[in-house]
Amino acid sequence: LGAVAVLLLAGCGGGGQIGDSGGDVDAKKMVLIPGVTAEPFYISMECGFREAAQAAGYQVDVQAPSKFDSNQQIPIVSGVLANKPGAVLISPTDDTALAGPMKSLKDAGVKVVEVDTALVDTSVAVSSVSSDNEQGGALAARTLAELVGDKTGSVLVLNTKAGTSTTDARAKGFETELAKHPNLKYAGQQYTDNEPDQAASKVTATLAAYPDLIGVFATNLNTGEGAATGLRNAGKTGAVNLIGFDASPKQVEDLRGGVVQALIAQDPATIGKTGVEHAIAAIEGKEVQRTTETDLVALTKADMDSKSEYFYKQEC
Ligand code: T6T
Repeated sequence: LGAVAVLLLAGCGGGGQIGDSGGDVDAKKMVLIPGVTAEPFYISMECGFREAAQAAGYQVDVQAPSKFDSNQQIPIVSGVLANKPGAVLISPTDDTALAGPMKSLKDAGVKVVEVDTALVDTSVAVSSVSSDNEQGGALAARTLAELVGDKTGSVLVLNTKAGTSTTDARAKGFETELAKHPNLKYAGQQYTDNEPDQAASKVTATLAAYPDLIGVFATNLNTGEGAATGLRNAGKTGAVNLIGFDASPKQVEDLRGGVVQALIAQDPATIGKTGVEHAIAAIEGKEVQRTTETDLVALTKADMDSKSEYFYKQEC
């Protein structure tokens, strides 16, 4: 089929098989491949995805790895490729390892939309939708500096895995902003493999090495929940300022309870919904905005209840 026929089919609601470079794709089918299963950030994203895609008459499917691990996500991409949906929304768990598998989708005529994380190679996806993660990291550092005032001390960054575009950007933004606050001494970043247990033990070990530890920036949900455990185990909750990223039910409870001093919350449902809108535009041959940044907001105990729409969901 030529380009005109493709547009006509998609324009009347489709339902048919649309010819493209690598064979037929099922233009009314859309698949979401999150970074990991059963995790409130991705659950909230999935809610936005399902609602928007189903409202537009698309058949949807969600296939998530059980761990945030490219070795688990790559076979999922291969399986989805065999069914050739019209579009795939994906959160690549590694900014380079997923490039080949995602390019295979593109080459088969599947429209690829990055949601949350992204590849280094910007030629694969038609669109990327995420928070401005570098700004989010900077916001975390500014929030910490405000909480600490003119007190001095060391600050630790707990990161997930190198090669995760979002958390790498958060750590970079945090580090750059922290350098503007000479009373806060950077104690470096430590990777946790996105495992809460590792985050907990790295916090307790850092407390021993840096008795003046005044702040911890945990770059995502798992590192944040783990860091809270580490501070509890060391009897240091409240004494060390814990700034988390994300707003899972557990993180929100710890913010209310004073274990966490601030959370930088994202808007995952809007990431999912916007990803669907861009996927539909791409399927219909319309112009697609290449990058879109969704909201980020700092939550503290004092203002959290006025921003409760940012709390993540455990189910839709
Ligand atoms: O912080 C989110 C997401 O933005 C990041 O890319 C990976 O971790 C989370 O899913 C939270 O666990």
